[in-house]
Amino acid sequence: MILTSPTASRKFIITVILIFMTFVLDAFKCSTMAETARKQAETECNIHKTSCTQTLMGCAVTLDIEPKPVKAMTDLTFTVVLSGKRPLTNPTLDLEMPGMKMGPNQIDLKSVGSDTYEGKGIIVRCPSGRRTWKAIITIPDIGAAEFIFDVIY
Ligand SMILES: [Cu+2]
Repeated sequence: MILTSPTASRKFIITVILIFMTFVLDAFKCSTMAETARKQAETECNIHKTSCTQTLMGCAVTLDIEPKPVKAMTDLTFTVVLSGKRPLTNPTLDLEMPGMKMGPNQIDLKSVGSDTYEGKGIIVRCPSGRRTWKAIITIPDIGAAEFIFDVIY
């Protein structure tokens, strides 16, 4: 039978429990946000009515565009809220039309709170008459979330 110091083994067990709890709490935080994002996706998030959330590497990226409904050729405010991992530099927001080259359309995002970024811009009217746009939010060192919606003419 091997005898180890009871104090040392107790310290070891407490350390293991603390590390384990840290992981469990982190996983719980992210799974709650993932659940919120999933519910929104199920109901097909409508940017003309609410903000929209997507998960990226387990944490949430929320986009809101105002005023609503979101119209082309109108001054718009884009708000991005991040939960969980925080990037070292501001996220960027690019507007594209799926399958069409519309030229660069980047919204300059500025930090307006610990997790919130805001920028202003317009969505141009496409000469083809198409209305589908994709907002790509790139979070440095984390990834990019894409939000697709139809703008109103
Ligand atoms: Cu176009």
